[in-house]
Amino acid sequence: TTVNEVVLLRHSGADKGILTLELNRPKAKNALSRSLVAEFRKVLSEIRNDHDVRVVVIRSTVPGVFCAGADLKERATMSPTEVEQFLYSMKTAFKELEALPQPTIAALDGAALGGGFELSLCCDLRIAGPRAILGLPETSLAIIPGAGGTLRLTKLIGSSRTKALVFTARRFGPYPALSMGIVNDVVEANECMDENTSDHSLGYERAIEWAREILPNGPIAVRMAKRSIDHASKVDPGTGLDVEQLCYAQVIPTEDRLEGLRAFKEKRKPVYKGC
Ligand code: CO8
Repeated sequence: TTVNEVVLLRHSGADKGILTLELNRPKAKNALSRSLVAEFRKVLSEIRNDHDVRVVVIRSTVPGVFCAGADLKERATMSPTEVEQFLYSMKTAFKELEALPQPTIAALDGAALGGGFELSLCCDLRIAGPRAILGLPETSLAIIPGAGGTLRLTKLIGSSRTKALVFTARRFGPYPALSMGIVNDVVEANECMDENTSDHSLGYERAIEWAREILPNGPIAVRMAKRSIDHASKVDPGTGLDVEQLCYAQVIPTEDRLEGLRAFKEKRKPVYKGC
């Protein structure tokens, strides 16, 4: 039997609407191979049109590793044309992830290096567990980040800090990542941990808490906010304000907007349906 390298978990009960996407290729530390990227793109197309999915959390099933980046072993066996095709597919996968209408959260509980780090940069939020190790080691392999890293990291933290990380190929932990603004939140190591508990998934657990905080808000509003914010860094300010207005116009006719006003008046929590 073939094992899925990308696994989807749909949460239920109060967490209905949260979807966890797991990277599950333990033998290669979730390295991005042709087959993993193909599976990843397949599930993204499934998620994109699923209105029951309100928040996506991406995590790894492999202790100590989020994703080791491009599969360097498979790469060594590819012809130049195959490398080119693969890179195109990987870059398209990353654009598709970035373009998901729902908010996405990367739970970084281990090494996220090279393409693995670049993948997390396509998410809206990043949450680091105590064992997170991030970095763009490409220049140490005599290449450069080629799956959006130089662009997306620069957008996030500016060119000087990006250059410092790329030129040195340095690996860094959760706190430098937090102070540079690369991650939104860090979970401290649990000092009272005994043998039965582990810190392999503290970042994931925190990411789920973030998802729970997003979940009750108006689903269309959250999607439109994402769309507007994503446009902000791509267009001139005048166009950006026009885009914001267009996104705003999408929430005006919704049932949910009226429910928000009713709930306020009745001093209760709103219940949004996404329509
Ligand atoms: N590709 C293929 N196999 C890998 C990779 C990888 N990136 N990383 C780890 N593995 C394999 C190892 O070779 C090893 O296999 P085996 O058991 O057969 O020897 C197995 O996974 C376990 O690895 P380790 O024993 O090293 O496991 P550790 O838990 O000690 O360490 C690390 C895990 C920290 C992830 C470590 O393996 C590591 O540092 N890996 C290399 C990470 C790296 O350099 N990644 C960057 C790759 S470059 C990149 O992603 C460029 C993307 C841009 C593409 C666009 C370019 C134009």
